[in-house]
Amino acid sequence: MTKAEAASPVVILVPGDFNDHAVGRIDAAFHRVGIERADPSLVTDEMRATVRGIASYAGINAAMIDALPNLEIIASFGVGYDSVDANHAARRGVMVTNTPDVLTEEVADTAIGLLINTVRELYAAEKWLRDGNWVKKGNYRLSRLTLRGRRVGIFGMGRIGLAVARRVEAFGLPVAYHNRRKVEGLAYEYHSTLKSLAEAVDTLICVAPGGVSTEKAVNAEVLSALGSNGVLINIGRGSVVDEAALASALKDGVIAATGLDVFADEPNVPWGLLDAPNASLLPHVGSASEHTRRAMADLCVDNLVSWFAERRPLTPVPETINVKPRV
Ligand code: NAP
Ligand code: 8YV
Repeated sequence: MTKAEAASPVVILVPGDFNDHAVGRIDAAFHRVGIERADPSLVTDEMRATVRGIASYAGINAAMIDALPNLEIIASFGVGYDSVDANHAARRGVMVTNTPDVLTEEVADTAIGLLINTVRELYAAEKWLRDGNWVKKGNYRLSRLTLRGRRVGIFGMGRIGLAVARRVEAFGLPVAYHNRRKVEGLAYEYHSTLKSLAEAVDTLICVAPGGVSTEKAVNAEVLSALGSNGVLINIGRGSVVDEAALASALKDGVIAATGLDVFADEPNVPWGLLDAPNASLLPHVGSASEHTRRAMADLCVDNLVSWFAERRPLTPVPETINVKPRV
């Protein structure tokens, strides 16, 4: 690095909207430049020459990485980074970081809230009250479903999956799970396939990441294995569920109900799900409290600060663990 380079602030590109607290911290430590969205055709010659880091909510694909030859690090906001091409980044010697752990408990809380909401119809019961039906028509109907007696399967027993399992256990319900690998030392029943897990339980909570290995893993066969008393909760990624198969399963009584926080093409939600009276739908709010988003923002920016000040990331994703700083 020349003397002039050392004296000039590091340039960080922030495509699209970003967390206010993160923006404030980036402005205090770096020189921030922006573009409307992460689109290589919007990258200027000056950005090409100067950008060394990206901080982003949004997906960063291979073309975007290639458009920035001096890029060293992508600090992704969120623990799931399926929209960042981390393998391409690794090949190009670009570090990718995410924001694990700081959101785990919040997302697990949301998953449990969504499960209870779905099973006990709290969304519909509140609407009943607000619409004046309690006064005009009397009590809201008894919920057809209950948590009592349920057996819960967790698809993705990682950090958040485990936090969900602990909560479910406190409710007195048995837990089983499916991952590609059994978690050593974990007493919950392990299933080596998702179908076998779905056959063994009646409540499936998905906390698996997006990406090719999980694409539409929850398909018609898995939903049928879950059965007519079945409840599907998805707090992981929308791409993990075959939404057309789910809409049919809800309509035809193949499963009883669903609670979804994530969708394949956000913010667009398919009509088949919007139309389903047995679906509780949230606009991707798993980690969305001011408290937790601030902690995520801090970790996102701390990764940039650590990378440029100490030449090491705090929370690198596994694909880029061996990427070394370009001195
Ligand atoms: P994590 O600790 O990496 O856990 C992911 C788990 O999924 C691991 O146990 C992994 O085990 C399993 N898994 C991965 N690929 C799999 C596959 N193909 N088949 C079966 N199991 C697989 O991640 P985390 O911190 O718990 O976060 C999990 C996900 O939650 C994120 O990736 C993100 O998509 C989602 N999320 C959503 C929200 C929200 O707002 N709704 C918020 C935060 C996170 P193996 O490697 O052994 O398979
Ligand atoms: C955020 C998430 O909504 O961490 C994740 O993987 O899905 C959520 O916490 C998202 O990252 C914000 O962009």
